[in-house]
Amino acid sequence: MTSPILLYEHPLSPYAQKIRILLREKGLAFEFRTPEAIGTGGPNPTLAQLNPRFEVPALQHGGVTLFDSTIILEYLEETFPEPAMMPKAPIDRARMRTIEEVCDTHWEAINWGLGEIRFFGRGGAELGPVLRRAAEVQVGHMHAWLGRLFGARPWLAGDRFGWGDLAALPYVTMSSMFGIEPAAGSGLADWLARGRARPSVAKTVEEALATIPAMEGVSQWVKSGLFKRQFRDHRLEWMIRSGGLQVVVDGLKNDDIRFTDTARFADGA
Ligand SMILES: N[C@@H](CCC(=O)N[C@@H](CS)C(=O)NCC(=O)O)C(=O)O
Repeated sequence: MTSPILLYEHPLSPYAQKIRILLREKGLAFEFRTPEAIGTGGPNPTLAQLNPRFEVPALQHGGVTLFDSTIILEYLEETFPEPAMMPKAPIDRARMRTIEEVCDTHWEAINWGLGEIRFFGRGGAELGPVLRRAAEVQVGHMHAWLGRLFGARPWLAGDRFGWGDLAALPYVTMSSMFGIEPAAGSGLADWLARGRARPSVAKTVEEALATIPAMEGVSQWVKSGLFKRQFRDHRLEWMIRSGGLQVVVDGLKNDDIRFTDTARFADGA
């Protein structure tokens, strides 16, 4: 009997969505849980046991706990090799890794910024629209980049749906959730429609969309000091380069943003 697979996550997290899609493509049964108070930056006994970065996703399987979506995907691919999500040819693997790297860093930061504006009210009435406009332009850049990667093949890094596709779909669909779509009739729009038609992706997107109504009230929690948002690496860079330095300054002053705390690695999480 195989050990149960337990995924700690949040349905809106694109990192967690990559894993959900892979698990579903492989037909693996799994349970998922959202740790209490995820994203608040406050004391969190569950996350303290799972990940010193206090982030989801984290995976428990066979007595081990892992964090970081790419590491988890690699572990699952190696543990459950069939059907393979990783393409065979070295050049396709390199392409797949490039797609994942760029989407996890630059594209994710733009979507995160859109969430800070829409759900957390960052920037207010004046700076908020400026940041939103910057994000729209930048998503256009990402659409252009991803669209150029299609050759004669229907999927991003191989003849079959695979890792390259599951690494990009969460980001493209998240931008769509914020109303920024690939150009109608483009190869990218066609790929997105075909990707979203797959049961693994359709279910994952449906679960993400179901959490949106609950997100609409969270800006109040930031104002009341309940939430300390994580402004890490590429996200922090996004906010500054898009014109939101004042958001960072205000966040530090109001103590409602946070960075990675290396003390948590020492604590032995
Ligand atoms: N590099 C990590 C990034 C994970 C990450 O940033 N997760 C976010 C959710 S999308 C998180 O849990 N943030 C904690 C917070 O917002 O407090 C991965 O690939 O898994």
